[in-house]
Amino acid sequence: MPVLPMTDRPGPMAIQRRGRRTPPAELAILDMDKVESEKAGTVQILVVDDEKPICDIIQEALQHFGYHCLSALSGEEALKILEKHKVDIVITDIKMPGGMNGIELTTLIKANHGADVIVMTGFAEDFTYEQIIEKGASDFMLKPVGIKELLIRLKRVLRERAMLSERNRAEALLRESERRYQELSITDNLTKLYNSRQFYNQITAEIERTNRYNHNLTLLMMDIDNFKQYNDAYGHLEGDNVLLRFADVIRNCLRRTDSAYRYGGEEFVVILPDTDGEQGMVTAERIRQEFKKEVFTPKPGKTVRVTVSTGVSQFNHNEDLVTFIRRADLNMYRAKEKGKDQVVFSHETP
Ligand code: GH3
Ligand code: MG
Ligand code: MG
Repeated sequence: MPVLPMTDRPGPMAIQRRGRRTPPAELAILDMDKVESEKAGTVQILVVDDEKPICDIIQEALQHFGYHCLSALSGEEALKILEKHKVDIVITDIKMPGGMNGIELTTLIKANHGADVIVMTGFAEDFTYEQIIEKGASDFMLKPVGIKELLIRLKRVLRERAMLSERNRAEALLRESERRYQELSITDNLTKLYNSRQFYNQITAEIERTNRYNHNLTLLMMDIDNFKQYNDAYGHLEGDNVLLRFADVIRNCLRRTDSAYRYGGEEFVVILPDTDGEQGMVTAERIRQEFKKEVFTPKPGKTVRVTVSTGVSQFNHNEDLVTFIRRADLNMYRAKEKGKDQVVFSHETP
């Protein structure tokens, strides 16, 4: 059992190893600090010391100032408490015979829990301040610990903790808003498919990949049939609803590696990596048929079906982007000319 120095720095409010507890009357002179007690009420502290009287007196004093306080008589017990409770600050003794010491406890807390640690010891010579801080402790106190000093250190650690969590929160918000902005800049507002800007980014990357590895690459260019008529007959909002439902149909017909884009008003494109034109036709046909099944009710009692015409283009090794897209466009116009509601695929270059 280590012998703790009893009264190196005795004071009226020193927490001593044995002996009388600081009476509430003495603590009352610190009641100014209770101004902060509302904040204190949200803070949970865990006191760890192998000597129960020390745990008790610190616990009692901190509770007097409004803090929630738990105690443990060993590092092992402290870790069990930390598993179950959200603890903000751990105040731990260093020497706790028969088990882990406060430094080992600090290391484990910093590795596995979010709590800050204040270390107290009667043996200043065993560990230097630097060693203790290096292990992740936020502060260090010599026993016997004065309550006033403990409160001051505690508040400083809490203040730093609050500042850090505010900074982390602000950084997380910033990251989230950057992510949102990035997402918005490549997303179509109405359909939530990617927009044409992202289409050009993606198709450029896909072409590069296809040229390098000699994979297949196929593009679908889709245009809703007679959409102007639909808008004129039922209004723009009803037209928007058709675009939304078409986007859903596309999404449901694609594989994970395929991607869909709103290219313009009622024109959509789909990039199908590792896919040849024949396979692309199968996907385009599926989209055409699924979309035709959708029943719209643009006004009460009126049901309408809408169709789509699609041009399919398979990438020719080393051709340029414009030619690749124009072939898809050309095939889409052929589908229109042939009577709409169909898919056209040809290798012919415009
Ligand atoms: P086609 O069968 O030959 O493709 O004829 P179409 O009427 O579909 O094609 P056209 O290019 O003549 O008309 C396209 C219409 O799409 C005109 C435009 O008002 C409408 N449009 C474009 N963007 C939007 C949009 O965001 N919402 C709505 N509701 N309509 C849109
Ligand atoms: Mg059009
Ligand atoms: Mg159209």
